[in-house]
Amino acid sequence: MTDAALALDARAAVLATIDAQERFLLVTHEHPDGDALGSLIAMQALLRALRKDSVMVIAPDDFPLPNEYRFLSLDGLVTGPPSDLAERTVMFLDCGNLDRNPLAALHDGKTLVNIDHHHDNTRFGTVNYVVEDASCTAEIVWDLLHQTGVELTTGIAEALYVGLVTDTGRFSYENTTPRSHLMAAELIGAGVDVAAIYRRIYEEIPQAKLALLCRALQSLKVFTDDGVASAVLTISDFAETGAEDSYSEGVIDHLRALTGVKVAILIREVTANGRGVQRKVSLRATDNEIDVSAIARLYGGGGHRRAAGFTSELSASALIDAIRAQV
Ligand SMILES: [Mn+2]
Repeated sequence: MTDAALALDARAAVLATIDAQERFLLVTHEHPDGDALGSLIAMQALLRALRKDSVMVIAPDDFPLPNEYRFLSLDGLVTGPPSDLAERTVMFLDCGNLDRNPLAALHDGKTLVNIDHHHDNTRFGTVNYVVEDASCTAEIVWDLLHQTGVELTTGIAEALYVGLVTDTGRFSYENTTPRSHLMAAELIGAGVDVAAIYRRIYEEIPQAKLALLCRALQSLKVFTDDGVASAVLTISDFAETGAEDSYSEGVIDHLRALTGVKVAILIREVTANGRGVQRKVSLRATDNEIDVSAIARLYGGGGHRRAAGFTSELSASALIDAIRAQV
């Protein structure tokens, strides 16, 4: 079968599962981003419009959600597996592999529906609907909405738009296609207030976030020979500026934007419960020459060709050296 035929087959399997099952549990990856949350909310609305029983679950460690997404309404959200888990079909949205979801109780013995657009998705589901050329998982949910005939309300359109605008880097990344713009047109037609959502996601910046960016830029190193730029944020950078973890979102874009940079690295120190200091490493590539998800996978992480990440106990300087060697 061709890829297109396989994809249609997988879509039919998802639609058949939605049709056949009554109770669903919707989950996404840890540290949910705009696409993760937008896809969850839109799928929740889709299932409820079909009179299905659906709950969304996000692990307690993922709260508070990043400031820019707190305006989203998470109706029907729980923070742990519900007591009737065994009777629910678990639907993963925007989650490339099971390790990226912190709720291990959800991983075994149930029907797992895996809906995603990460090219390195491990196809861990009972049903796997992975559309690698979709700009975002929200785009796949948008298509399922059409297939099921569920009405595109303004609320659903807003959730889908948040996924679309964030995963395409405001329609600037290579994954932006005519289809992404057609989707945007339909969502705006359904009542999305583009300026209001822009302001909510990208502006209304807490002062501590700007202070954290300032710290990151002070640590900037540019390795001109390899086309690598790096920045490091320590635990004290977060503490002294009063920044939340999520305030480092967007910092790496400043490194990626530098002239001559092929790979940008942002290293953030975090303290994981009882495990000492760990470092979260984010990688961005500026063109398709270097696949940063391949580097991330060497360290147990993953992602997209141009945006990936992993967690490590190595020192910041050892990490930077190792990544430069890979580049
Ligand atoms: Mn995504």
